[in-house]
Amino acid sequence: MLLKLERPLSAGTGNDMHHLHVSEIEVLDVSGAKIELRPHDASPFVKKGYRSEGVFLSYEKAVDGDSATATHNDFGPGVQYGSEDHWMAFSLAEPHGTVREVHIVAKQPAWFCRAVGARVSLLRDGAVVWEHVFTEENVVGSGTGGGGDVRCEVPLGLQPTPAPQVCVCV
Ligand SMILES: [Ca+2]
Repeated sequence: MLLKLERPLSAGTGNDMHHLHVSEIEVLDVSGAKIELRPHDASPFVKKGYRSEGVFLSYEKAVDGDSATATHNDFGPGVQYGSEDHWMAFSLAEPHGTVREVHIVAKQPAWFCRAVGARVSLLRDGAVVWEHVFTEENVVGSGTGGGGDVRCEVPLGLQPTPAPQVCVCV
């Protein structure tokens, strides 16, 4: 099974909104145990990552177990803004239990605007078995306080059963 986080161009590119960056992604099973995520693939700019202080913020930083490190799609000189759907995908280590929750940890306040229209999904054999598209209600409202450890749990009510939840943390 794959977990995919994407910010499609269709989510809008105005106001410098088309960027994808998260600190950590966690998937929990029904017993509350963390399911190991392994880097699978990403769109070219997300895979390369923005170079910050000599370090490329590639998508692997979303699953390195450290919420102090974050991914960021490449941008700046030489990168054509708004030219790709940004996405990153991770495989769930097999065998694993039934997925109950997906946690998206995002410590950058800007993400709470940029995430509107972003989609997180679970795919089995290429078919989407569960997805959630972030709305302003999910995201912007939970991030306007900035900083701290605010958690926003969004019941999703879709497969697999029991319903997983997305938790957005700043
Ligand atoms: Ca990290």
